[in-house]
Order: sequence, then structure tokens, then C-alpha cells
Amino acid sequence: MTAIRNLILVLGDQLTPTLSSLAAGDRARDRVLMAELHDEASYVRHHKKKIAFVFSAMRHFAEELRAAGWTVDYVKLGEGGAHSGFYPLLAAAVADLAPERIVVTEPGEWRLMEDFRRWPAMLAVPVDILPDDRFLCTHQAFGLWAEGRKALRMEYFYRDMRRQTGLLMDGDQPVGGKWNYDSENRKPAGSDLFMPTPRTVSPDAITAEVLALVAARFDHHFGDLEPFWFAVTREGAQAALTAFIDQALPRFGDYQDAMLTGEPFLYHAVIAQYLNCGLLDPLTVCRQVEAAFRTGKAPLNAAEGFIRQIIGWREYVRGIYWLKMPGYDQSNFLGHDRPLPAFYWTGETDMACLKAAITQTRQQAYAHHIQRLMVTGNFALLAGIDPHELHQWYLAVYADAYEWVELPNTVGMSQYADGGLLASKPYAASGAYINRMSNYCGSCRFDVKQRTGPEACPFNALYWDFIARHRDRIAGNPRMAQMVRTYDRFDPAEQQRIAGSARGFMEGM
Ligand code: FAD
Ligand code: DLZ
Ligand code: SF4
Repeated sequence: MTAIRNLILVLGDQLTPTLSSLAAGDRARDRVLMAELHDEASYVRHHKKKIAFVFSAMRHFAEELRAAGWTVDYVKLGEGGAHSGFYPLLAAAVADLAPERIVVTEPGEWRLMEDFRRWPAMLAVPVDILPDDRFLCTHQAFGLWAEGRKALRMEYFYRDMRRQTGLLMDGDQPVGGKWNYDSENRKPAGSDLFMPTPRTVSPDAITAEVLALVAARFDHHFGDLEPFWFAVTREGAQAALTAFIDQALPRFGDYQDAMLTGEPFLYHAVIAQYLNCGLLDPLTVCRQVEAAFRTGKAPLNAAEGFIRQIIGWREYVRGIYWLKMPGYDQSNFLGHDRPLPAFYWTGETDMACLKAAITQTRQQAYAHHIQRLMVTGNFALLAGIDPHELHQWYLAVYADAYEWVELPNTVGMSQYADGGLLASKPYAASGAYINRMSNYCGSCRFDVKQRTGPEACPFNALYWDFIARHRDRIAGNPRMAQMVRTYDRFDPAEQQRIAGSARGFMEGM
């Protein structure tokens, strides 16, 4: 038995050399433990590309730590005693190494935090759980911000984060005089625009070994494993960010909400998977984007829109997650209970918008925000799908999905299942919105202009049926009251046709 001082456990989304647990360590006397675990790879049926990405990035990070002088015990899936989860892994390591303490940076998910808190008693070793200082807002600071507020609106949180970071500030005023340029960010894209594609990386020997492992062990999981093109190192992720800033950022603002057939990425950064596992640092990313604006390479609406997503939305949803867990995952304000349609897993549907969003999700483990919110999310909301089942789908299918960020986006923003804590109104829309922001409807078998009947776009009857079904819950919301009044002005025969069309469609599905 070799006695060591600290055993530092590093999780698959903690691939950052300045991580608090590593910063507190001593590379001469401490030992790092990393492991590919069956439980983590299968607590939902993660997309194959996501598992390959996390495992390959973990293996590359272990090499990076070794090169920096750390002793790293790295357990590959199926090797080293084949531990299924963190507890059996640590129990074996404690028996083998007898560390004085275990040190770990807090996990991103509640289920693991609960486990970690039980370890000192179970392992009979002290366990230090350190804050994750890769985020800009601590749990305590978010709690203080939220205290006493009736509504937790992102916009006010975001302004505080701008002041705190100094990003896009001229003294104590926002650059350009406005905090938010979203009203300039809603242009539909034309297919004649130049479309940059995200920087791709060819698999190296480490990734090739991981791809073979994932193909052999996770064949029953969702999604296409190949072609595999994600960066798996810090340098690769930085190169992807630089390519985005040079080629796509200038148009990010204008076309943020647009959707085009055959264009899965448009002007989006495709970096959330790198940020969320620690290969990119959020503040550094924002400073680079601010520099692009200050040197005239990107307009203000693009830089502001992008920075808002990261220091605003990303930090805010994490704050909500830790404020409201446990229990937030069970929210179901609208009482929705239909099972998730099978086509969410196959993409086999005649609805062209859903087919496009789900097919690219299967292929790339990626869809951009408006596809997630206004296509797959919107449809589930209108159709009354069980928000918990939908949450598990989103958690499984995207390479960037971790519960702290996915759950508030799904349960709060997309499904209004928290009753309006996060979103100021339900993100419910008829086919007209999708038609305005995309070219999907042109190639769809349904007619976006018809409200009812077998040829009508299903989003239309479902939308008005949603308004009718939930009128008591939403009529008090000033942003929805107008839609309730419009519905009330339809003649009773039309209201019946809407109910009949919605029912007929749901039964057929
Ligand atoms: P861009 O559009 O280029 O935006 C830049 C960055 O801003 C992103 O990389 C991301 O880090 C951040 N960002 C943007 N919007 C949000 C947001 N609403 N919440 C948090 N961060 C944001 N994002 C995840 O990182 N993981 C998830 O599991 C996830 N699940 C989602 C589920 C639903 C139902 C919805 C509506 C949104 C979800 N999002 C999630 C938010 C957003 O859709 C993704 O962050 C974004 O699409 C990632 O692609 P990108 O890197 O090209 O982002
Ligand atoms: C997502 C993921 C996967 C697929 N596999 C592992 C793993 O084998 N080992 C590991 O340490 N972490 C993995 N992760 C990331 C964890 O699930 C993540 O740390 C938690 O979800 C907390 O955010
Ligand atoms: Fe989607 Fe309706 Fe348009 Fe078809 S017509 S693509 S179902 S919004």
C-alpha cells in the first residue's frame, strides 16, 4: 500500500488545468484519479458522439496533466476492476492508496452532489468538495440576487454580470447606450448567404481507440457515431472558437433565430460542448469576442448577443438549477402527461421542421437554440408531452447536455413547467413563426397557411388548442391574454374544428 496525501477526483466535465481541486493540490504528493464509468455513460442513453467526445477529451486531458507533472490514474471503461460508478471507484482507490483526504470540485449535477456528500461517512476519509470557480456567479451570489424578487428575469441578472465583468462597458454604462440589441437579431436567413461550417478535427489515435470502444459498447444508444469531428483538446477547442469569431460571429446576431434546410449550424458557435466540459473558459471566450468588436471585426449586436448568452443565460440557468433543486426536475405546471412520440428518436415524421431538427440531432448531436426551443420544444409543449420525459431526451441527445444547463432550459424556458419562474411567457407558436424564421415549410407535406383539416400544418390547430386548454393558467399573463382574446373571437364552429383537428392529429400520432 502506497500512502499519498490527497486523492483528487476529476470528473469528465472538469477538464480544466486551473480547476479548484487541482489548484488546491500538490503535484509532487497528490494523485489524480479519472475514470470512464458505465453509470455516467448510461444514466440516460447519451448520444454516441457525446460519449466518444467526453471519453476522448478525458483521455487527452489526462495526458495534458501528466505532461504538467501530475501522477494520473486513468481507468478506461471496462478496465481496472470495471467500476460502475464513482463510489465503488473511490472505495477501491481508498483501499489501495490510503489517501489522507479526497478532494473534488463540486459536480454539475444534483444527483452526484447528493452522492458526494455521503462519501465521508461511507469511505471513512475526509472529502473536500470545492466550489467550481469556472462559473462567474457563485451559488451564494445567485441566491442573494434572487432573494425577495417576485420574478427572476434574466435581463436584470445579465446587467449585473456586465457590471461585474466589465464586458462591453464604458465606465458604468453599456457600450452603445443599450444593454440588449435583441430586437436587431431576428432576421430570417436566405439560402444564398455564405455559410461557414464549424472547424472539424480528424480523429487521432486516442480518438480512434475511443470510437472503437463506443461502437462496441454503446451500439444501442441514440445517434450516429461517425463522422466524428469534435475537437477533443484545449488547442482544438480554441481553434474552433477562433474560426467562429473570424467567420461567423459578424452575422451571429442578425441570424441567431434563423433556420435553413441542410444548414445545421448557420452562424452559431458550436462551442457549448467545449465550454461545458472545461476545454474553453467562459470569461476568456467573452473577452475574445469583445476584442473582435473593439477592433471592428464584429458589430455590436453580434458581440452583445453572444456575450449575453454566456454571462447571461448560461450563468442564470445554472443559478436557477441550484436554487430550485431538488424537485425542479418534477415540475409540471401545465399537467402534461403524453409520452414522447417515437419520431423524436427516429426523425421519421412528415413535419419537415421536426424531421430536419431531429435528423441533424441524430447525425451531429447538435441543434441550435431556436431548433431546440421553437421546433422540438414548441411541438412538445403544444402536444402536451410529459416534461420529464422530454428533459431526459434533451439530456441524452446533445453533446453539450448536462443537467444543470439542460433542465432549466427544458422545464423552465421551453415547457413553462415551472409556471413562469424562468420564462415570462410560454414559448408556444403556430406554424407562422416557423415559416417566418425558416424555409422548412416550403418542402413540407403540410400547408402552413391552413389552420384545420388533414392538410393543415399540425402546429396551427395544436397552438390554438393549447391556448384553449390552458386559458385559465395563461390568461393572466399580459403577453398571452391577447391570444386568448383572439381565440375567443373565433366562431364556435371554428373552435370545434380546431379541437377536432388537434385531437385527430394527436390520435393519429
Ligand atoms: P450559440 O448559439 O453559438 O451560443 C453561444 C453560447 O452561449 C453557447 O455555446 C452556450 O454556452 C451559451 N448559451 C446560449 N444559449 C444558452 C441558454 N439558453 N442556456 C445556457 N447557455 C446558453 N445548452 C447547453 O449548453 N446544454 C444543454 O443541454 C442545453 N439544452 C437546451 C435545451 C433546450 C430545450 C433549449 C431550448 C436550449 C438548451 N440549451 C442548452 C441552450 C442552447 O440551445 C445551447 O447552448 C446552444 O444551442 C449551443 O450551441 P452553440 O454553442 O452553437 O451556441
Ligand atoms: C457525461 C459523462 C460521461 C458520458 N461519462 C463520464 C465518465 O465516464 N466519467 C466521468 O467522470 N464523467 C463522465 N461524464 C460527465 C459526468 O456525467 C459529469 O461530471 C456529471 O454529469 C456532472 O456534471
Ligand atoms: Fe413545420 Fe408546419 Fe412548416 Fe410543416 S408546415 S415545416 S409542420 S411549421
